Amino acid sequence: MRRLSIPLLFLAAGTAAAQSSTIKLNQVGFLPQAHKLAVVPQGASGTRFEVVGADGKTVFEGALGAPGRWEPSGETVRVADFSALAQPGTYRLKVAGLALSDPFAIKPDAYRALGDAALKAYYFNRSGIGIDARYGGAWARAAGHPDDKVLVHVSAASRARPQGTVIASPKGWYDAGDYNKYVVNSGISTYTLLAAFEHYPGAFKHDVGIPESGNGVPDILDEALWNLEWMLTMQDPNDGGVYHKLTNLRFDGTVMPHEANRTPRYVVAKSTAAALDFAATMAAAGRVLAPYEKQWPGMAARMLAAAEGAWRWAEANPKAVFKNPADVKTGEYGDDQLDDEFFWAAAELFIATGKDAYSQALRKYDAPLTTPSWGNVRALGWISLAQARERLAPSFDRARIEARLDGLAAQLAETSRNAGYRVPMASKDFVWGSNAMILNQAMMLLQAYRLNRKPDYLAAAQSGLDYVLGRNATGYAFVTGIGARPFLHPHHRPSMADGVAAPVPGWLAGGPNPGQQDKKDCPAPYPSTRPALSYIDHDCSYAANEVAINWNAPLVYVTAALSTLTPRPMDKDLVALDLLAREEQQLQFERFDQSIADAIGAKIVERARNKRQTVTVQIKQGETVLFTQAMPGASPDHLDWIRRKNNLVKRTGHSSFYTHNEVRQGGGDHDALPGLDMRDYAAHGGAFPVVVRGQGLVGTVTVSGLPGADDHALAVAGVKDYLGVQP
Ligand code: G3I
Ligand code: 9MR
Repeated sequence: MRRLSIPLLFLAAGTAAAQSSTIKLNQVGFLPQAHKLAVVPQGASGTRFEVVGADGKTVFEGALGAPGRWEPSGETVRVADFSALAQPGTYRLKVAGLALSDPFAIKPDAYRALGDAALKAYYFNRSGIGIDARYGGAWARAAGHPDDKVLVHVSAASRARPQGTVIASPKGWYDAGDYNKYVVNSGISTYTLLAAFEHYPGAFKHDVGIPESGNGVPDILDEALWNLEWMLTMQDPNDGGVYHKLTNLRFDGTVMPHEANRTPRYVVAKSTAAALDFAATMAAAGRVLAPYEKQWPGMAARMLAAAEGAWRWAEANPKAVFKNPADVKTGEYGDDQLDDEFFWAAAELFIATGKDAYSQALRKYDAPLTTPSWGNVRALGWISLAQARERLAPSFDRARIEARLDGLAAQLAETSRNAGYRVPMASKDFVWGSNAMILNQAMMLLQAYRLNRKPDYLAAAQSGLDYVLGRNATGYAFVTGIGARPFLHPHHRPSMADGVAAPVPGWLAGGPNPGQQDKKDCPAPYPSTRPALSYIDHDCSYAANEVAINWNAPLVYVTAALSTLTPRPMDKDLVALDLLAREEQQLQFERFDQSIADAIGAKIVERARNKRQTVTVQIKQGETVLFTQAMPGASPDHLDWIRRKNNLVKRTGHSSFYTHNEVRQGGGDHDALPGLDMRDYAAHGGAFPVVVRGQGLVGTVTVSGLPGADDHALAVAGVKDYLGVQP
């Protein structure tokens, strides 16, 4: 025994040494203007680093930072900062005394493949449907767990639905590496995807290849709906209560979904947490899906009604804490702290209805923020309140939104600044699912960044993504199929049982977890008990190497956010703001009336006709339309564009093209202005303010029908014609 342990010891030490002597960096890469760091271990000779291109030539050089300790891994490391390198390309980091780093890219769409894969992972985990080879490639599989006949468990029995009642509860996503479906965890997962879309719709304009692609709805919403439809079936229509989970009595074996034992599946006990997470998610979904009434008639209203029903049940049953009944051995998602669930549900319902009862509940359950997780959802309420802040009922104290979000972000940014690895994770954060913890931290940093644009917050959020893509103590990229050294063996039944060597792509590993709750089930030892090194890439490991829907969701969110919010070099279709401001100064009027509007309108129409352009023109003074003309062939939705562009001018005093440029130059998404309902506003060029000197904004000249920059140019040309200003 003793002799045998010697080589084993060497082996373990060897692995640790190999990890600790590699340069750690984001193996996918960076957007050109992003903050870019790498972590350099001890063993480097000298204090400088180089970045080399594919041809081996040095393109950038710099000094390593001072040595810094990182408590979670016990290492002392130096940081290489190459943020100033913005030239697109593929590079490696070079430090004397160490092996070259893994390659990484700098490019404008650096995260597109990652974001698509992270979203598509949900499709791969759909229950009750086969995965088609057209979308699933090598990971095509037969359908499993139709859940069209599910039994009401004794713990969930009621007079209307006694034990053994058969209900249908199809669709939804498998929770994780197992095949059960849990409402609590579905709530935060689905909400986070909906928030990613609500905040950054521009990141979801292209299809990722799921059966619904091309149906006129962004794929992320189709995917979310797959789970929302299941969640709706988990509500008992008789009383509004929501079953905690749909599950086998024990976990399925390591088999494909269609091979799982045909033992009955049950809906188990209604719980307060399930009702409130359901209420919050449905209220948010009703809001986000409302513009898709044509595709999903009645759905948004149905969701809001379901949400209010669940809230009423929770108010009547505020202490129904879930515990697994004795005969049920699957995931528990048990939580006895329910104030945060009340807060989140109240926030979403307040946004949806403005009702005073919800506003009171918000006050009652308010408390300082922490990073969200399945059992701690308070922050999700603040995320929604921040997004909706411009249209909240006046009873709500809006100043608190930034104060609360900034409070958490400031702490996280400070931890990040002082950490050897420059990440917001501290030792205490290495819980089961630690990789999601850091991505949720990044998501919270981004909430504050959206409100106050503190550059530190964006940098720390970038570090969160860098961490899961390789800048961590293990050196793994923690997303299947991504990066130079991805982990390979998730605790994920389809990946373990499908006979395909590569795991199902796009999944985030739970990550290092010193709890090591699976030690007894694992033949391979953990290499270390240090929080950040407590990880094995083995499929035995459900405590460090499982995948889960709530862990992938912040990956989708952060990828979309960084792709949108990272500043961009000025695009060629953008115009400097001072030029546009000068134009607005110059093109002001001494007076404004019907005859002036007629003259400008006629000029614009004449110019369009000469260029064979088809546009609609409208000129307003206050709410009065002085001139309107739709040229033959103009589309009826031009008028709606005009209405939305006009609303923006009324709100900002600037041309809609000015705001378009302002948002995009700040790295924002012009189709998702925080706080504004984009059904009523459009930040596209075409509406120009009519300002009378000494009086201010009195009206608008608006064109629709061409690309925004051209609509703007045409409106401006018409005004210049009238004022006699040289074009
Ligand atoms: O609440 C305590 C906290 O007070 C304490 O400070 C902390 C210290 O580690 O532990 C906290 O409890 C942890 C709990 O999660 C809440 O975070 C437990 O230790 C930890 O064992 C527990 O882990 C959960 C795990 O299920 C086991 O129940 C994970 O969060 C949860 O993500 C995971 O979820 C499973 C499902 O049950 C089944 N499907 C797969 C899924 C992912 O593994
Ligand atoms: O596979 C299960 C995983 O999805 C859960 O997260 C985990 C914790 O509840 O449990 C796993 O199942 C294990 C069970 O708990 C103990 N025996 C071994 C099972 C894994 O093969």
